[in-house]
Amino acid sequence: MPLRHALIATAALTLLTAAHAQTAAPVEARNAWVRASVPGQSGTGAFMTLTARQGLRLVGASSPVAGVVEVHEMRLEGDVMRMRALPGLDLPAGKAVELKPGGYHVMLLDLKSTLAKDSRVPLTLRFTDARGAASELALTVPVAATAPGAAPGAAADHAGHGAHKH
Ligand SMILES: [Cu+2]
Repeated sequence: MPLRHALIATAALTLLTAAHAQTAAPVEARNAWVRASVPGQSGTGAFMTLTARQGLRLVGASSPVAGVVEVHEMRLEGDVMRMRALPGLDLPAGKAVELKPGGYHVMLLDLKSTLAKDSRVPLTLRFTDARGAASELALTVPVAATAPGAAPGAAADHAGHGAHKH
C-alpha cells in the first residue's frame, strides 16, 4: 500500500523536524527572572538577556500564571518613569538585548496567583523572523526579589542582608 507508506513517512519527518526545532533554539535566554509579587498585586515583570542567532522580533509571550503578557518598555518621560506596550522588540542577529528593570521587560498582567520568591514560572516567548515565520521559546523562569547574580552595587538592598555565607 504505497499511499499508506507515504503518509507514515510524512508523519515521521514531521516528528523529526519538531525534535530538531527544540534542540536548536532560535534564541538564547540568559539570567531570566521574574520579580516576586505580593498578595493582591496584579502585575509584575520578567527580565532576561536575549540573543537571537538570526535577526528576530519578540512579538509576544504567554504564561499560565498571567491572564495577559505583553512586551513593555519603561523609560523616563520628563521626570516620570512610564511604561508602554511595544508591538515588538527587535533582536538583531548575535546581539545580546537586555530586558531589565527600568528598561525593556516582559510584563505579566492579570496575575492569577501570588508569585512567591524561589518558585518557578513557565513563560513562552513568541518570535517572528524577517519573513514572518513564527517560533517560540519555552522557559521556566525563577522568581526572585532582585536580579540574581546582580553586579556588585546593582542591588541596593544588599545592605539589609547581613553576613550570611554559604
Ligand atoms: Cu511593564
